Amino acid sequence: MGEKRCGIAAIVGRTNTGKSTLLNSILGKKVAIVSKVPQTTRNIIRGILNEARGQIVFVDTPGLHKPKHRLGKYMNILAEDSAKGADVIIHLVDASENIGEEEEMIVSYLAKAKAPIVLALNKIDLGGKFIPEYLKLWEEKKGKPVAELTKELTVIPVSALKGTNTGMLLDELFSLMPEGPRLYPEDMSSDFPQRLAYADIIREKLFECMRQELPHSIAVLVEELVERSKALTYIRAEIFVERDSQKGMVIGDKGQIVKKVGSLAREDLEKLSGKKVYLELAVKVKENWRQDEEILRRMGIVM
Ligand SMILES: Nc1nc2c(ncn2[C@@H]2O[C@H](COP(=O)(O)OP(=O)(O)OP(=O)(O)O)[C@@H](O)[C@H]2O)c(=O)[nH]1
Ligand SMILES: [Mg+2]
Repeated sequence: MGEKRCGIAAIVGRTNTGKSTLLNSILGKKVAIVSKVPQTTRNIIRGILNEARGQIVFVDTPGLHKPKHRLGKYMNILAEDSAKGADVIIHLVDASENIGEEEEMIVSYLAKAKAPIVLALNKIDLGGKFIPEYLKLWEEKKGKPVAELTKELTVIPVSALKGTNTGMLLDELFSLMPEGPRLYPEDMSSDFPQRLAYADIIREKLFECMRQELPHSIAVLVEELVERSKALTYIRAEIFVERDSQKGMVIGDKGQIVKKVGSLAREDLEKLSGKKVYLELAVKVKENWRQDEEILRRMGIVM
């Protein structure tokens, strides 16, 4: 038997294109949170796929966007850096939405990368109306037709949500990976720290239960994580908002929103940890947390 193929595939793209959905779909388990709100992913999340033919370390990244604050700036840096360290870059686009200024910026950046690019045209279950625009953009930036870019660019239409063509995508990725030893132990499927993963689950439920614009003003930190017994984990988390008025919105009338968030989160946390979870949530106002290096560090965004 030949050597195994092992390497890193960074999933890069505009916000909301389905990067985290693709990661979860390929791994067959939920490693990264997903929502319809842009800028859901704030950290670099590695998900590790182990197969007989080798290992691919998928790096899910925050969606590239025009940053408005320090958090956003760091999120972009994380995404760009992970593209630099990858053996293959998956440029994941939403083919049901037109290209825009951000996509221009991303393709300009990626066109200079040394690693081969797989342009994955996602959400084809919605029709793929804008596929030609994405191909045209890449051709413009590379100065060649796609058909002549075979070594540098492969194009695959996919649906991360339905799992369409993800097998074909995997075959392509394995074929592009270098031969060599595994980068992570075979039994490992993610290296995202437990506290951050737990905090993200709570954040996902806030996204689900809150109005569209508020989630960007929210941070969640797991302050305490105690294995009370073999069967019970105690988790205390704080939800930070930026203003007093937002605190009321998160708590809701008679505490109904935070209660709902708590019970949805507990369900997922119990599935993830395989234990009963006792979850305590507190909502606090912390003005300008998005500019606060200490909080960004505790969120795992600044090293
Ligand atoms: N119809 C359809 N929807 C999809 C597909 N993939 C993802 N979505 C939806 O697109 C939305 C965004 O998905 P995410 O996986 O959170 O996107 P993301 O690129 O990780 O977003 P950020 O982390 O904010 O950059 C969610 O509502 C997903 O359910 C797909 O193949 N088809
Ligand atoms: Mg994401």
